[in-house]
Amino acid sequence: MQSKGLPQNIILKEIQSRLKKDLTFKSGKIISSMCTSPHPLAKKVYTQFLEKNLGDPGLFPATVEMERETIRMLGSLLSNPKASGHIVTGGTEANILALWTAKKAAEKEHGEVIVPISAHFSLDKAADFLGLNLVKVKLNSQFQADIEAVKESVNSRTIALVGVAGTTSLGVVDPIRELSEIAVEKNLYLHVDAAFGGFVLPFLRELGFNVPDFDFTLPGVCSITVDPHKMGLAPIPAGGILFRDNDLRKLIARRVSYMAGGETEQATLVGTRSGASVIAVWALLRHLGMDGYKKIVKRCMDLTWKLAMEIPKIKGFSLVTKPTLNIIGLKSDSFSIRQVAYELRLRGWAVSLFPKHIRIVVMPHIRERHIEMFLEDLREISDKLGG
Ligand code: 0PR
Repeated sequence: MQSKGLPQNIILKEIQSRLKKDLTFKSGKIISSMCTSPHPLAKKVYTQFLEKNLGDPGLFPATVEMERETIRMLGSLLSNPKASGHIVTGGTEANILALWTAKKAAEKEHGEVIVPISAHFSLDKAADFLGLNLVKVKLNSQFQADIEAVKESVNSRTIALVGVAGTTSLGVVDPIRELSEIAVEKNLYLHVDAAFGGFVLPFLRELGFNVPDFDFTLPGVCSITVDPHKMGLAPIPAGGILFRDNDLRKLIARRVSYMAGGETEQATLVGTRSGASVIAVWALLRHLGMDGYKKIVKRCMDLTWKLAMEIPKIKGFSLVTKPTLNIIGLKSDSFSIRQVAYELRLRGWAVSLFPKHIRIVVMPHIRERHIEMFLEDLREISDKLGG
């Protein structure tokens, strides 16, 4: 650090110029991220309340109250207004908290957790921290957790099952109803990772789509990850962990006696944590309401289906599977998918490359003109590589 500080305007100018290298959501070129530009109201609220710290709840009782209301709203969205939980740093923390709770509930060391191979890598981190063994099962022809494989993997060491409602690579929803039946029958903890799908599926259902049950309506579901900083339009960091009831959440709660605001308990990984994130999510849920989110989801899905219709018309390209959510898997039987990703990147597109496909996530910052530009570039790449 230099000994003499610099004036604010110099620093601000430097930041402006330094950050020019970063991509922006506004450009429409980030077509593969699960995040988006936060809603303007959330930005405003977030910056106004930066000092709120839920790590010392006694100092900020009103913010605590708003977190409770936020969890209640998310719980209602996921068919359980009595759900208990927290707004956390993201899906990773939420998944860690879920497996931690499962481990406490099972009172067993080195237990096994059955997950589909499509599960997010945060579950690998969770298992590593917690000394659990992840048993990864294959997918069925629809890219969902293969239920027979799950059944075959259950044994006396199994403590939990995980289903994904909106997989990271393809946006597929696992057969959560069947997982719930197994969980109930075998007395196992079931966690649903709806980090992405939790802010899409309830609105799709309201829009009249045939959405399979994935939430607390299913009796085996013990906890759900649902991330406001993905399709919830909240500023980063804002993940969500919801437990079926407060007794489950209490399994990982620690009492802390010395806080300035008075004795408290903590059931999150992070101690000092952002109250601004919570207030921003609270504000968004109240401002957008069901109708606002429905509109956003509908727009994303309309554009997703446009892509899904147009891609197969381009020589050499097809879809991995029909989209369930606003996520598309683009594959090619004619070209190397790595080469296609390279060509897209040359044209400025930020795309995620999986082993056999490119993931496209049609987030709210994507507009029709971006989809058209993307298709145009894909046609050009098809001509170029097709030779
Ligand atoms: N569960 C699922 C199903 C996820 O897809 C993700 C992240 C997580 C949990 C973990 O969430 P956090 O990243 O909030 O801890 N899915 C995205 C992915 O891996 C995260 C992401 C978002 C990556 C934006 C890149 C990006 O630009 O693709």
